[in-house]
Amino acid sequence: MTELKNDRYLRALLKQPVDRTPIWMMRQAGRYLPEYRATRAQAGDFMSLCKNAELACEVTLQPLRRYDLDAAILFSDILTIPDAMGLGLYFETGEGPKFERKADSMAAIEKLAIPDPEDELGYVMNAVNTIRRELKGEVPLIGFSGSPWTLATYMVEGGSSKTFEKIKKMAYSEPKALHLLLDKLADSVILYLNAQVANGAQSLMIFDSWGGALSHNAYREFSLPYMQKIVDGLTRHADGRQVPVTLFTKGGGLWLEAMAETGCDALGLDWTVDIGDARRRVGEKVALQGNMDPSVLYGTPERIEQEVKSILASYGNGSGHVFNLGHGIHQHVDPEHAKAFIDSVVKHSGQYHK
Ligand code: 1CP
Repeated sequence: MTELKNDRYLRALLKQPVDRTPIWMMRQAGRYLPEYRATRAQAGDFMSLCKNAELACEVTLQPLRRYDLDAAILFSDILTIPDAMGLGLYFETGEGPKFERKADSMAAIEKLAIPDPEDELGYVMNAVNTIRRELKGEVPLIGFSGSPWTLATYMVEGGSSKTFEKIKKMAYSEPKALHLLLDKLADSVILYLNAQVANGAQSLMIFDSWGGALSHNAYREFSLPYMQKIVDGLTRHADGRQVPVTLFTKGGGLWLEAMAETGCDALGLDWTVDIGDARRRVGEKVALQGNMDPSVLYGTPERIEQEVKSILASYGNGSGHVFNLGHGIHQHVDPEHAKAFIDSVVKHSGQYHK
């Protein structure tokens, strides 16, 4: 295996000393970049781009050519698992993801099989292998999946939702069916993430993008235990290094202590919490990733720099912070503003690591 040239991201997740705060951006490969739009047009639709290892690798590397980023993230999607379970994922222009079939009854859920990551999801493993080879040890590769709860929202609703009406109805009227679905998803995610590690992923992130839609009690019944099951089932070492695991519940700011108890290495923070408060609350247990509001990137480079300085100061001295946005970068952000953001972190973070 090639020696990793820049391991600041992995070191920060494990709270080991670093020379400056590492940075990457959620959705760093995406529609705000003209070169992404060109490659996407070449591939045709979004899933064809995910299924073509060379093109998926190309879009993964595009942001790294422009910016001083400390990690690459596999170009794929969280919805590959429900697709591989047979639900038939498709994207309607401008409308987001949709499924041909739903998992909205006990009968439908009982029929779902756990996908073999090297077979139905073999295209993702090809992409992981190709990207890892082409990265040539420059920066680590992040593998990822959705959390069982977040994946289930798409599977029960049949696509994106704002109200989560169908899945909440299932949670309170047919909880056994929902628990069976979540359990099958946790098993699927464990196999899938371990296969990503076997194929070259050096760190793992679990996106619980819709955990924040749950009540305090429902989060502890329907989301957290299944992330706990995943954390317990993951391969934590590869290539002689630890494989750090980051949990991100968007809207989960009130539940950080409980999340830190799972044994994960880091928590992703959205922009609703103060990162310094979060650090005091979780103590030495976990590292923190985040947490600038992606909308700040609509501001001037000066405004962006000011926000970066404030987040760095709030976290304070020492390792354990991975700079990121609190959610994915917006489609209409000027790529030059993303550059101003990343450059500000590079410029101002060294002083916190003396
Ligand atoms: O038109 C296009 O080109 C498709 C837009 C797009 C992109 C660029 C989708 C469809 N997925 C992706 C890539 C993607 N998705 C990555 C790639 C790596 C990177 O970060 O650069 C990752 C990590 C994801 C993960 C993902 N997909 C999440 C979790 C993170 C988050 O943003 O909360 C979720 C919820 C999805 C579902 C999904 N896939 C695509 C869209 C537009 C959505 C969101 C739909 C919704 O709001 O419900």
